[in-house]
Amino acid sequence: MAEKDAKKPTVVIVLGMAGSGKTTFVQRLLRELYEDDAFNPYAINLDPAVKSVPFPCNVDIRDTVDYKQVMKGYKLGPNGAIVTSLNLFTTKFDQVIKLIESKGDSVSHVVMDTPGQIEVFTWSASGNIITEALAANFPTVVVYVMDTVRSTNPVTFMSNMLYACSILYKTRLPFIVAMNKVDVVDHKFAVEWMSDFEAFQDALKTETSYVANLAQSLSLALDEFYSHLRTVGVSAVSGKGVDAFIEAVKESRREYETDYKAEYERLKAMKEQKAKEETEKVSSSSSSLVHSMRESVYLRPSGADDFEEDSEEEARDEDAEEASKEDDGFKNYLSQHKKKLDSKINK
Ligand SMILES: Nc1nc2c(ncn2[C@@H]2O[C@H](COP(=O)(O)OP(=O)(O)O)[C@@H](O)[C@H]2O)c(=O)[nH]1
Ligand SMILES: [Mg+2]
Repeated sequence: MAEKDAKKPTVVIVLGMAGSGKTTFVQRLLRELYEDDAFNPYAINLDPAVKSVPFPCNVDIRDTVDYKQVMKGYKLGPNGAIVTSLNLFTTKFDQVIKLIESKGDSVSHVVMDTPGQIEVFTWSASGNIITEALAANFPTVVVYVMDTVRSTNPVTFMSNMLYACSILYKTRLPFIVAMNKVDVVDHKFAVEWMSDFEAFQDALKTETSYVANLAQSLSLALDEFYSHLRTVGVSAVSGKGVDAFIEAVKESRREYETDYKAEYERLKAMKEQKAKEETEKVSSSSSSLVHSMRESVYLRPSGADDFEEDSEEEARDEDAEEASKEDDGFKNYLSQHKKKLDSKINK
């Protein structure tokens, strides 16, 4: 591996069904990374409709595109406005790449939260452009957050795995399934269903024969997919399994270097040209609603009770106050956070 590449941050794209716990997981992962001196994460929020982002965020789509204005301006409903906001943001994504590059080797991970509804990112041109732009420039890993509690039914589990599989084939990137909410239900059953066909067959006994037969056939078809999958049981709420997850990210990064990088470099030139054309198409019709890119100011240097939500009023006050000093603010935040941790450890 070239030395230059060894210093690049690992990009972690977090996907998953609405309510699977993406945002909570990103919050937890960032917290664990901040707490380890070896790491320095960089956070991106791509959800334009979220009311407040519960983690210190370096780039926030909401600073660039006002989702409510997009709704009004284009006379769209909530879902259309989310898709359009993401499209508008994508027209500026080259600037996000430059911001990350400008951090040099000071950043270890770039963690990206995506819109609540999974298809906004996975089945849109902008989701493709963003994923490809990241993967062409940095070692990139896709994380599929699965709601383990909602997957205890074998048929629901199978639907979830089919979706994960479709994303794997679409992105062609190293892939981790984070089986979330293990504080409520242990993910052992899911691991068993993936490795032991008969156990899955047993679980299907209560289904009608048609559904059971279909699920069994699909399970056999997915065998190859399962065998290449990294799965980690995690709890975004309790933090359980997050260390193992960070280790899985490390392995996935190695996999990117050995198996994926060459392919992405070959495609890079082609993709850049395509992205440029798409971007020009969109930006010619939308410029008035897209503000210029800046790093986020939703940072709280005063050490508050980390990662929890501010009241809207507080957030607005801080917004005004912090607007011009992102870097200082961020450094302060980190040093305060570290001080607190140190004092906790010394106690
Ligand atoms: N028990 C439990 N609840 C969780 C966990 N992760 C997320 N949740 C809850 O699941 C709901 C959806 O989480 P959120 O992060 O907003 O999901 P998103 O739509 O995928 O971003 C919230 O009520 C969270 O508190 C977890 O590990 N355990
Ligand atoms: Mg979310």
